[in-house]
Amino acid sequence: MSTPITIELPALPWPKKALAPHISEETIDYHYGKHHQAYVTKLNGFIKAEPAKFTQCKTVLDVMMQAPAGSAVFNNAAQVWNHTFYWQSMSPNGGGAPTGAIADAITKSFGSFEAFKQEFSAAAAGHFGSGWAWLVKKADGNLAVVSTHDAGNPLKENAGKPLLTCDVWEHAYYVDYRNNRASYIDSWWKVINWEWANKKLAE
Ligand code: MN3
Repeated sequence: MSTPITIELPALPWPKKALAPHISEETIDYHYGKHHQAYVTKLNGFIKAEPAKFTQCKTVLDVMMQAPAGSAVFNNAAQVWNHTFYWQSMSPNGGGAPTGAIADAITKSFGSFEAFKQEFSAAAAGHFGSGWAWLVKKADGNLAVVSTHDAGNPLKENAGKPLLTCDVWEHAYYVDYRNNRASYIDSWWKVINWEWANKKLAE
């Protein structure tokens, strides 16, 4: 029997203090070092416990797509994938208005960057409970704002191809902003990684 995969915690794309003051080193320390790591550890536990179930899986994405939505395996696999995508959605060189192809696509789909920003912020701020706000590219080529609950992921829900995400679980902002999710979302816009969105859009 082939050995099942071991999921690794991917390295952060920048130093832990790089997003400060918008997102502190302490937040990243906990969010990446404790939360993201815990999802990886738990998922590896599930894979080790029932290796035969995972012989077809080569990546964490494979595990996420294979596991039944809402199952413990799905929740941990999706949280591993979602967090990896979230770190890439932010950059110390980010913020400001979009440039390149993503700027044109946003204008085409939402009318203007400001209209997109309002819709995305409203989805992120208004999301009830834990979850994620996403910018996705739909099958018809248009961009859309999607929110998912808990560990939900647009690929799993057939809601489009992720381009950017904002984590709206409390653990993403409580250290820096306590219960003020809106302030955290304002800060997320200051580090939004347009280069990543352009890369994903081109793929
Ligand atoms: Mn999180």
